[in-house]
Amino acid sequence: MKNKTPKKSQGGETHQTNENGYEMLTTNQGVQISDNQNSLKSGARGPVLLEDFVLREKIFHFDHERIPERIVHARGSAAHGYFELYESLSDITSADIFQRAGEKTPLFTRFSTVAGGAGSVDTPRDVRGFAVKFYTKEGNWDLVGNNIPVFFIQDAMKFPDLVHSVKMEADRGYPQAASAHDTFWDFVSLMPETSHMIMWAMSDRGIPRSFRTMEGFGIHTFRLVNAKGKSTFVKFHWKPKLGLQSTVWDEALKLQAADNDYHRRDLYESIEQGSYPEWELGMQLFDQRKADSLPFDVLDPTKLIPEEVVPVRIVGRMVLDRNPDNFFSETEQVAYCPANVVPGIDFTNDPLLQGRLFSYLDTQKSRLGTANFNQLPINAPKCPFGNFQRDGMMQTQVFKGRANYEPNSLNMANEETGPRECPVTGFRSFSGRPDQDEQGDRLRIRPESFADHYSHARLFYQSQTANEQAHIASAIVFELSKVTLAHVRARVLANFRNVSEDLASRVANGLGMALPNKAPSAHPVQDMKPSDALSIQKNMKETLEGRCVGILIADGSDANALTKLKKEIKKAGGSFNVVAPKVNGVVLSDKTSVAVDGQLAGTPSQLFDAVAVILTQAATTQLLKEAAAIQWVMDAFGHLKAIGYAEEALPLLEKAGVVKGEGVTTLRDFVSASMKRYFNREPSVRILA
Ligand code: HDE
Repeated sequence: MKNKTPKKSQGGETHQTNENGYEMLTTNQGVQISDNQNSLKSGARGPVLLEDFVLREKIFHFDHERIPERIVHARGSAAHGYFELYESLSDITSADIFQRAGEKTPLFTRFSTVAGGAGSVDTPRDVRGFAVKFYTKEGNWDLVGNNIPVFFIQDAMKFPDLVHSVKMEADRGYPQAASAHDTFWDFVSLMPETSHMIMWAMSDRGIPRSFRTMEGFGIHTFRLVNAKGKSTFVKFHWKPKLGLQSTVWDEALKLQAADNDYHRRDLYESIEQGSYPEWELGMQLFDQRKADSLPFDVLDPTKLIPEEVVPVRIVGRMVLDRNPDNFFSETEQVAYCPANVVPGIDFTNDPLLQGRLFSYLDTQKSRLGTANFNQLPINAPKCPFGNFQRDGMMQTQVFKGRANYEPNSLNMANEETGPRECPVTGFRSFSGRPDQDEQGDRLRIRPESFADHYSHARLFYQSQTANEQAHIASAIVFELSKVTLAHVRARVLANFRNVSEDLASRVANGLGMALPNKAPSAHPVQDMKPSDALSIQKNMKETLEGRCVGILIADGSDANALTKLKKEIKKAGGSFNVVAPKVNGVVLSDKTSVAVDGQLAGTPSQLFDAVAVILTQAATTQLLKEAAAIQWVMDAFGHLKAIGYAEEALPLLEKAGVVKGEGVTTLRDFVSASMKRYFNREPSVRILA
């Protein structure tokens, strides 16, 4: 970009302009570069000279551009934003971020898939990471959660095994970003504590429509501690403003081909367009008495507390309103850590959480190469900070004076003494009376209170709509159909019989297998009261906000109908993309030319939430011979989306097998129809398990 005025670079030094008014191109030593096109040779066709420090420096730096990717959650997308508190929580916590209603705290949020590498796709069936770094006035607080409120395992000891089993298989190097393979299901089948999370991962929660339509959860029970030292247990929730939305499995699979970056693009573009993704922060707050009254252990991360039992109190909102300037510097280098807490927020004895408190710092030293990664701008607190940690690779701070130890009496020699501890305001770990279990012998065992592995899985299954239950059963059929070890399939089914006989027999039927004997359960399975909050379909919003309509047109399409439709979509808060056989513009019925956002073959309908088809009779006749056009409407129908049509386009719909009815409407009724999916249609388009 042309830049006539000297501009500050990131390093802080002033860039001068060259003779043409552009920022000067220099080496890392600040030496101006005269030619960035050719290496230095001995003669025009001669060998390149070793003395070419400009070439050597450029290639050297390029050679080292990559850093190790995260061992899990490698593929992620992030944005800046703020948290705004609705009401003071000073009676519950002394955390500065929760003191003053209306106050905003800057933050950086990264969403991720878990299993795939950094270059994998956005829409596999997987858990999504949901990590928030709050830059509070009293230091950084990281709430490092997922879009599922429970976890696969109860003890950090099993995490490396879990991750090894789900990642690509060790000898063959595949499958990438997929849980549908032998080793994962082998591990699952041998670890019944995974049952609850498996239900979530196999439900539509595992294939979200976008980051901005997923919930987030802190999972573990944490503590809030007030100024008087009183502790309250808390489970954190993020509730998306747009409600919950997911894709259907066939759509998620096809999205992997249509757009690798479907979720990343959605996040980036919605922020660029000013429709800022937003979530409300909720807290389930409860005390020890409540915890003791529950039929499960609140320290067990494979359990959740139904919202009907402990309500979610909404305390503030998160708005993501700024894209990163640089993907690597920010999204890649950000280092979240559940151990980053501030005064007023503390841990519990959840054994999974305790293991995490070690892991993140450790892995980040390996990933970012130095113990000084906290000095990177994205990781540094925005409040003052200082201590006597010194040196190390890539130290960027230039410390003054001799005080690099404490205590010191350098003040008596009129020298700086450096920082001192804060006995009153500093972080103090919660020191409540440990209960009996914490004082016992040293044991490598699971507490008896963690033994119920099936009741919560059953609760989840029973809280779903009939359509969602069918999705879970079908997803498990799909996954197990990729498992080649028959004994693993049988063991999974034997476990599922404890979750739900209905589910187990649907899966067995879908696989064409006989039901194996029920696996013994270490604990009697309880029937809990179903919770509507666990279903996506019961928590969807009928809205066009955050949704995008694909409009298929071709030469001659009705200009009035198109203008009217665009206006109505905008008025309803939605957006649209115009799709046509030719990308360079379409001449409409009134001879005006309209810009096209996507070419038909490269812009399939799975990219949209609803579709409209505005074609002349002639264009329709032509497109009857175009598979991409037929597939476009066929998929929209199969993916349960609203379809709006101009009468002339009907033959295309008919050829695609689209049946008029709910959600398939003329353009007049289309916009109100486009605000939801038509799950009732599903039995007519696919045989679910
Ligand atoms: Fe993580 N996890 N995790 N995890 N996790 C990492 O840290 C780990 C767990 C989560 O966007 C790693 O910087 C252990 C639960 C997110 O940068 C690593 C255990 C939850 C992210 C690590 C867990 C999470 C990570 C890899 C079991 C939900 C991405 C790279 C004891 C509450 C953060 C890194 C980002 C990343 C360890 C279990 C969420 C290896 C040992 C439960 C969102 O340190």
